[in-house]
Amino acid sequence: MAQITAVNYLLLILCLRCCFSDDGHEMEEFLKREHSLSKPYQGIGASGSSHWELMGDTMVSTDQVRLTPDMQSKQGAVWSRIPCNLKDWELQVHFKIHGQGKKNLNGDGLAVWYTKERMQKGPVFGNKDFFTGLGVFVDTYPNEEKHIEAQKKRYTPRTQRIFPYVLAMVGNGTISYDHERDGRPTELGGCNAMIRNLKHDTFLFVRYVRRRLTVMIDIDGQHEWRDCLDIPGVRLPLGYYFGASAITGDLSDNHDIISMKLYQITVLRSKQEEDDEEEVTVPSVENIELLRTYYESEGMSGIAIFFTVLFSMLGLFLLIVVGIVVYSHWSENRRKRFY
Ligand SMILES: [Ca+2]
Repeated sequence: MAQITAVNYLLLILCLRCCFSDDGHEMEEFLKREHSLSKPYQGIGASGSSHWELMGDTMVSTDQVRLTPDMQSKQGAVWSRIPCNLKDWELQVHFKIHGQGKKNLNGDGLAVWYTKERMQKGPVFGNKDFFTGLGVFVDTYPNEEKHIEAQKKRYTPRTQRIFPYVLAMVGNGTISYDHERDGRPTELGGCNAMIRNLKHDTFLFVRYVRRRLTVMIDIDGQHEWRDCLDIPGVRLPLGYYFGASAITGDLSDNHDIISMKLYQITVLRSKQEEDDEEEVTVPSVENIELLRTYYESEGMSGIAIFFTVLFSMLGLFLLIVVGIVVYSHWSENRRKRFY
């Protein structure tokens, strides 16, 4: 009970606070109820009577919106019906991932969305692939490691990631999420987050202010935010939808959303800044390709070097032989012309 009160107190402070962002600009936050999902989940899913709509295997109880139960091959989602036209916002997601599976024998995770599309099933944590907008994923299963192990691939990722792993991706409708690589080719940033089977509350914060995307996590039960990623120059159009989704495969977990609270953040902009901001129609990130190659070749093995040198020498030898033949042929012809 004390814990709940503390959380409420924290949220009250967050709701009313006036603060300074990282770049020193003054901001104010206001809870936007029409974009928020919280207890009691009255009328949720019923057509027209709630701002939120359910999909797939999602089940609502008094305590949570369960996107998937701890069972194989389930997927579910909850989507806002109302497009969000706020320029600057912060989404605070109170979630819980728990199940019977031991470490690395659970999956696959959940995602929080701000996208053009809504209510479409698919392989990206229960949402469609080639989405348009922002996805923040809490990935609980390391597919890439298993894939590399199975394929005995010679490449190694540049950095090792520890799972569960939180990462952000921006899609423009033409980019696929690479499930086998846990989204590494499209990862904008991320962090490790040991969020499974915890007794205390776990939160994810997605803040989008002045085109700066910041993701923070509060998972240690200390009501402290920990930085996860921080990317400037993220251009997201207005009018997209918030949602959350989850999927299980051979491995499973309960993926629960307890609340999603959206805060409008009021940022003071100068007239000049207002004028400089042209309207964004397609999501993008400044100075970053949304799809990148990321594997470093491990370097050639001894055998590969041997054969490369061998074939190079053979090629060179062949060129010299051909050259000599052509030259002798040519000089013979020339001689014939003289005599
Ligand atoms: Ca994964």
